[in-house]
Amino acid sequence: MKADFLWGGATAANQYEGGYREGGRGLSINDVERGGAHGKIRQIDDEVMEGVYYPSHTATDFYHRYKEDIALFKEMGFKCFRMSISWSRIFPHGDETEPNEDGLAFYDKVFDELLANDIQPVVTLSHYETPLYLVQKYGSWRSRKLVGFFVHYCETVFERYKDKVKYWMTFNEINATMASRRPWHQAGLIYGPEENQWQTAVQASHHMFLASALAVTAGHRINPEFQIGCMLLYPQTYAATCAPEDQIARLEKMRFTYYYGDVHVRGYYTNTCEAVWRKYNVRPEMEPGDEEILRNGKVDYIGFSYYFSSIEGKNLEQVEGNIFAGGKNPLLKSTDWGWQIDPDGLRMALNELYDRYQVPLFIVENGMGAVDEITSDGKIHDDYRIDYLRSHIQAMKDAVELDKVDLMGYTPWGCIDLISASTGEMKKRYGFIYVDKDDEGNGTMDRMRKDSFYWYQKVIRTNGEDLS
Ligand code: BGP
Repeated sequence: MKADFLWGGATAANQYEGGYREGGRGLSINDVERGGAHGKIRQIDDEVMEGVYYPSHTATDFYHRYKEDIALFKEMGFKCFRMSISWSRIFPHGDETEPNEDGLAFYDKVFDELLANDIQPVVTLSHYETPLYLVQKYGSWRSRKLVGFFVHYCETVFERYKDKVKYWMTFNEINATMASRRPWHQAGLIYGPEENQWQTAVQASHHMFLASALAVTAGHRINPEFQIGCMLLYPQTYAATCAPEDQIARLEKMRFTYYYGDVHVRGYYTNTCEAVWRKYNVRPEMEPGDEEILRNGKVDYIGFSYYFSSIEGKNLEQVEGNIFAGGKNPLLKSTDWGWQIDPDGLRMALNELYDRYQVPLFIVENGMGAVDEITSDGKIHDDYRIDYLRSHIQAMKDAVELDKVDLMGYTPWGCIDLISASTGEMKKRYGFIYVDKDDEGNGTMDRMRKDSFYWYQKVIRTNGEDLS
């Protein structure tokens, strides 16, 4: 791998930070999502209810333990650390003019600590973190007003951190807005019974595209050195059989992802987007000047998440996945949560994205949710996690070294245990670092190194040469 390859790990404020009412922070959409149960999507309340446990309120307490955690990341050898800013920590309602100074000061301390440890922050501006007030007052991204609020938030943090943060991403897994099981996370949307979901999804997406493009333009003005990416979930999909219609089914499913890549990277709605509009008989409402905004705000790179693959065709048994589920592939093994393990799918993803877009890529999420047990020797022997990561890093190396894909870095998801986005569980762990907390919120929050911690340390030290 190239000498400046960004090895690191990934988190997000909504699942990691906690401190949900501290330092003047306002409520965010995840603060009303209950803790979940195995395999169940989380219930969403209208407001915070008395006596109910909401995992994001304390999460795994980065808010108070950032120094300790950053020291552990440093010990592993991280070159970068992906995190997100909680929008409602900076603008508690989302529509204020003046930012919350306490919130800004918190991220100053975090970035200073990272830089003092030679770790580059990689910052997502919106990772499932729309302020709740914007949903209640404006209907979330249905409203064009959110474009202005988001851009104001971005300009505020760009100005403040312009000498501390170089790598940014606008919306996490933006393609989760359309045809996904969780438009709430991405866009703060719950569809009404009479609502045309497709029309709402394309309109909300249009507003987010404008917001992203204007943020990119502002960021480049504030610091031309900024690298600002989009972030896509890559739901790798194969045709179930060699029947041509299964191949078409695959094409149609992948269009929901390319729809977002195309506008972000090419700066306009392509034939792929038109095909989606035609199929669902919808179209975003645009204002004069919108096309120019999109053209001027193309992203510098594509960040993406990759976890699993599935198949498309007729009459298939369905399996789980985070945002998009899919058909069961009889040739693949699955995690305990039913996500099918497929490292070759990652090599394919890297090639498909690079062939199509020819911009640098960044794997900003990858990993395996698993139950970890502390054995009688007081350790966590997570060989399953090491096996998963080893095979995916090998696939990534093949894409870079053999297929010549331009890749900036690799940040496995949940490098320290945190709350699961889909199920709200704590038991579903991804980390190299264990956090003592359970599904009811009990535990000391103490940190502990798993076997994978030492393994990943060696991977980074040898720049990916030694995966043994
Ligand atoms: C992605 C999200 C992350 C993360 C990950 C794992 O969709 O960007 O926030 O949570 O999936 O999913 P889960 O936490 O549901 O296991």
